[in-house]
Amino acid sequence: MDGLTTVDFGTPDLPRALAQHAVYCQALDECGLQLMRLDVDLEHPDSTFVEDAAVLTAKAAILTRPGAASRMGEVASIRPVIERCYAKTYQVEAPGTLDGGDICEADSHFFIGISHRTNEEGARQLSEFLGAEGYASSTVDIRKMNSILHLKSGIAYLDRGRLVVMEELADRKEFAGYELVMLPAAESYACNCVLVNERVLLPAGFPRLKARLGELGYHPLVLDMSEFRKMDGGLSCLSLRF
Ligand code: CIR
Repeated sequence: MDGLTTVDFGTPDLPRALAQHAVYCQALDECGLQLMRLDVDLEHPDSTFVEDAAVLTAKAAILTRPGAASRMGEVASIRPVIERCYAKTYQVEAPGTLDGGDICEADSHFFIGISHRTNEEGARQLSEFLGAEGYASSTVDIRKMNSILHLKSGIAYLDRGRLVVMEELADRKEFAGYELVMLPAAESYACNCVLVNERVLLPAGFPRLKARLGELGYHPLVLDMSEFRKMDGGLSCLSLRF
């Protein structure tokens, strides 16, 4: 409730947020994932959005340096957990800043959003770390857009070269060569959806994406995200999946 937000949807209802979070965890569990839960971090009101503190790949983990001053301390509490899971970790260093929400993994290619949270130096360091692990990357500048906070607020990678993308980003040359599932402005929030094994988790209230996913052969799993949306949070931000 003391966290950062750019939208005017009111104050989150804590019991409802906790209930939505519990259903989210249950959904990941049903998708076959084994969950590790972090301790509550009351010093950092945005720390429920764990995705921003790290970028996880199959080969190594990258601890970030979040672009909002109030979120920088989140990395210290997540570090020991990541280091237990990964033999190899990298760290984004000053003056670089980077939020995990700006990083979209599309098989062995990573799109890195340059935003008001992730700066060019942060993107450069990440690209170097990824390159050392054999991954390709490219940047997508979203600094002139005021409709999204992070790159992944506007795109999600499904599989087989298929990207869900908001209309405003659909004609970017960076995405040429991908099959685009384009969502109109009214459904932009649903661009932050997540493929987990056979299921695609998406927020409630976006029938067009749900129907399209069904047509494409995916199994949509709808989750109420209303309380997290009030804090600019999407589905992907609530977990780190590896
Ligand atoms: C923030 O402004 O940092 C949080 N209130 C929301 C972060 C959402 N994270 C994400 O999209 N990866």
